[in-house]
Amino acid sequence: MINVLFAARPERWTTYEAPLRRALANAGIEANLATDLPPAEVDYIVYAPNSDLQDFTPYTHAKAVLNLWAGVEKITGNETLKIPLARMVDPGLTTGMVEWVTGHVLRYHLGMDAHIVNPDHRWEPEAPPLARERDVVILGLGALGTACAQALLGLGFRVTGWSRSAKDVAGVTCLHGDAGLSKALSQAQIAVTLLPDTPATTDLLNADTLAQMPRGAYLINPGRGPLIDDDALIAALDDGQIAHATLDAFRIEPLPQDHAFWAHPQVTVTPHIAAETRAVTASEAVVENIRRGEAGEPFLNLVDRALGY
Ligand code: NDP
Ligand code: OXD
Repeated sequence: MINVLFAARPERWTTYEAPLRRALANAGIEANLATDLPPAEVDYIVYAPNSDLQDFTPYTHAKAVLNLWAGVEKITGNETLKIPLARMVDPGLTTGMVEWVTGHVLRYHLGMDAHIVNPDHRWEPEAPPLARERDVVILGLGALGTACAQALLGLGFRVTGWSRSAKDVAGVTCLHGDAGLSKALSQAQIAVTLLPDTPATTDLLNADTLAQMPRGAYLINPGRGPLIDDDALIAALDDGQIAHATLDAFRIEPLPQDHAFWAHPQVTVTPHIAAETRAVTASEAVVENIRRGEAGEPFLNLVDRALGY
């Protein structure tokens, strides 16, 4: 019998208890799963970074922290955490992100706003280009970026992806490193940021890099707020360098009511809903890592704390 601590906001327990118990039973793992256990007896911690648990020191016996979020920026700097940390790669979350990104790319590609909001009843029958005539650039080719790139490729878009290390995704032009970023940005008619929040990605989109995008480009950020220098983006929007931005993640959440993004006519704000961890598939992912831990196999999706993701 192993002890699995669920450390997340109390309402999450209501959502996760049954799927986690089912996934444990399906994997043949006998576990005592609870929200309160003697710390020194805990084997695994299923974790959300906004839980009350911030000091891991008493968990002397634990083998891993299994994060329920894909983003780990709120936990990578925790110096009391010395055991392996796995981030969430959940097929349900990935599907949600693919659907959200595809929808917003298609909004820009098809110029949908011109017809959805048309108070002057303008009749300008200008058909949009085909996807094969449109360059979409995905910054970040990880679990989410790759899935989005493949879905957009499937719709016919010309897709370029950019990552830290070299990648090979069939049909996608894969670039990496600093030189790769300039090249990627120079063709980003529509850019989607699916990068983690790390010291190396802070303000990645700033006055210089936004200026490298084609004039009138569109920006979609379901990644994290600090990827973008907010003031630089507003200047680029005002100047027409960026035609419109759809932003789902912000430096401060909820986005403060007086933030310029709310009122800007060229910004769509969505309240961090691009994708969420889905309890059934996420529980299966968590339990697979517990199974691996118990079988002495390597954990999946481990975070490199030096890189911050
Ligand atoms: P992954 O860790 O799988 O992928 C991250 C990607 O970013 C990798 O391709 C990685 O490169 C690349 N990367 C990291 N640092 C750099 C850098 N300095 N320069 C260039 N590329 C870099 O993450 P996911 O795809 O699972 O998730 C991405 C982010 O999406 C999460 O970190 C989270 O912030 C956000 N997210 C937002 C949600 C929402 O609802 N808005 C929901 C879920 C996630 P390499 O491949 O070389 O390692
Ligand atoms: C996550 C998120 O990181 O929802 O999972 O942003």
